[in-house]
Amino acid sequence: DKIIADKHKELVLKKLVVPVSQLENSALFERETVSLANALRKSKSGIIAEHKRRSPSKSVINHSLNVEDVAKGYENAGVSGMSVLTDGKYFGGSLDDLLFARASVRMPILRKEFVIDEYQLLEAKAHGADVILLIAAVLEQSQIKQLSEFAKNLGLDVLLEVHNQEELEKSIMPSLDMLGVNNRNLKTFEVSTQTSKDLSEKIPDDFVKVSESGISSVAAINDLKQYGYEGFLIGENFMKTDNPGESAKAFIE
Ligand code: IGP
Repeated sequence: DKIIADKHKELVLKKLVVPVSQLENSALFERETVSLANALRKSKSGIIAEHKRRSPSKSVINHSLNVEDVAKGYENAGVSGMSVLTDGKYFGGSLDDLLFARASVRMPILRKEFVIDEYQLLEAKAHGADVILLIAAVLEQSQIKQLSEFAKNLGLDVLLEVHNQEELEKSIMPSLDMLGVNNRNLKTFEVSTQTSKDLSEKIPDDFVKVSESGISSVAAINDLKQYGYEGFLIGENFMKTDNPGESAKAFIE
């Protein structure tokens, strides 16, 4: 809730400094996006590897690497896509991180952000994202509908994140491409892939299923595949090492 309040404040200022017209006129706004959902359906690895410097639960994860090297390392490893945290205050990310990642790789990139406003979707597009995240825990059903339809009109894929059955039930709608189950309990920060397993059968087959957070072994991925998961969002396990690309590679070969 604190994060969302901060986002509202941040957005008021941003809109004053960078008007919508400037986002819409940026060179990247014309770029044809690459679908992460399609990449996962055809996928070799199913891994969505994240760039994450720090987090509220773990504080520092990695502050010494640059995002271009991380992106190239992930792409060379053969991941299906990348996630870039753009929140500054809690995760140490930025829109520049997204831009640098985009300039370094061709694979689909997710803008990982607390999205509450269409403006952030225009920003995502203008900084080279292919996919956006919507978090059911902080959005009303009507907002999920409005934001996901807006994203689809921009050619962006939509990953909708849930933590429980209630969030899932309010969220299911045709304007989503992927349903992500976050294994991290936002109140306690505890992680368990059991959350993904428990919710798997409640997710209709027309959505690509993604399991998010706390995945730290190939065994965990293979286990989740048995429950129909095709995407695996992994941050800390790769970012805590000196060479995230190499760490990701070990999960793929
Ligand atoms: C990655 P992990 O445990 O592998 O670092 O988790 C990703 O799932 C996590 O960063 C995340 C997240 C979010 C961050 C999932 N949903 C929403 C910020 C906002």
